[in-house]
Amino acid sequence: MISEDTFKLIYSSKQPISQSVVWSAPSNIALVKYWGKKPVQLPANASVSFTLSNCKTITELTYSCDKLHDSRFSFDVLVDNVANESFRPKIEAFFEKTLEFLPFLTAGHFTIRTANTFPHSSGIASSASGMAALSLCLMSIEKSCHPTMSEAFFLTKASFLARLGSGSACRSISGPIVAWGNHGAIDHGSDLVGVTLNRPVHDVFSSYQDTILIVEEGQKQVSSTSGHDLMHGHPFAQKRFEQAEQNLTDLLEILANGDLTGFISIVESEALTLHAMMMTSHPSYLLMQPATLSIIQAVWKFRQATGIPICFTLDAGANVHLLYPNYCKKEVLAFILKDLVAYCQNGRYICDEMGAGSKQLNEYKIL
Ligand code: 2P0
Repeated sequence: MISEDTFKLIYSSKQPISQSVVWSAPSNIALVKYWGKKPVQLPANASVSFTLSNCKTITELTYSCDKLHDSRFSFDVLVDNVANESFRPKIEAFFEKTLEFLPFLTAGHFTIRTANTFPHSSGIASSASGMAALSLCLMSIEKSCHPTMSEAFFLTKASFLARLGSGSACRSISGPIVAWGNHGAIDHGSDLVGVTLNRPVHDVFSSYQDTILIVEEGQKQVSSTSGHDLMHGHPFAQKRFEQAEQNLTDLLEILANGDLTGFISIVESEALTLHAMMMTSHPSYLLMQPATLSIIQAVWKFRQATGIPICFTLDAGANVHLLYPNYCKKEVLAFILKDLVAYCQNGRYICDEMGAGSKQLNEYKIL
């Protein structure tokens, strides 16, 4: 059984040498959503996600044994090769939370160079892929002191650290399907880390497609962290957490037996329930836009008319993720071009699919 001590006990004492490491980490899309948390950054219910392939963050971390600043943590951040101060508070908070697991954080200077493969302003959250990539880089530096560290420990601790940066980031280390949270039906399921779903998955879900329709670019008005907070004292919170547990049980069956009707039913209900929680919070708020609803209605109409098993899901924002099996890609892309692109801001959409997870790179290069 994993506990916080698992990540403190063995590999903590040595001082790394100066070095640079590069990792790429993907974004993920939740099927059963994490919404609501317990201290410290633990999920109120278990969740499961598809790991994506094309939407990812590439991060290079350069560690130097010499501290450049007098402050507790000495680091610089470059986003798209330009110094960026706006990321500093989030990284400072992340270093503070992870220091007890990575004592070298106060012992040198870090230069963090990072970029996303998806456009900045696309409205796609980059905290999951960003925190995952940074955590993996930190683990590479820790591993340089302890070369015998197992790959399993390396990836599990990376997920643990990423979670402390942003909850859903713990699901962005591995792929193609990752579960996070204690749940009776998930082997080794843990609130502390994401685990790769280790059970047979029906062929229809291999290379499942995710086309992200960009309805609204830019920053949303209410952050996910504030949204999670509003689940404290929420009148429907308890029922919602119970429902998510049941949906996860049912979805695991569906992932094994390939029942696409059941898949669609759970995934769309999870998306709408997530937004229903926002609409019934105090204060209440709304992240969907009129175009979000128009797309949902067009998807329902298209599915009814053609029988093509496409469905939608939503993140904490107005953009719509269209999920569908690889075999109906051609028909769905034609549908998007004909009926949906008009609802996308500047006609933008991103074609993605399930992916295998993070990867260490030899050099910093945005593909
Ligand atoms: C999820 N989301 O399961 C849910 C569904 C968005 C909608 O987790 O406060 O950025 O950093 O833990 O992980 C987004 O929230 O929030 C999220 P923090 P996070 O993917």
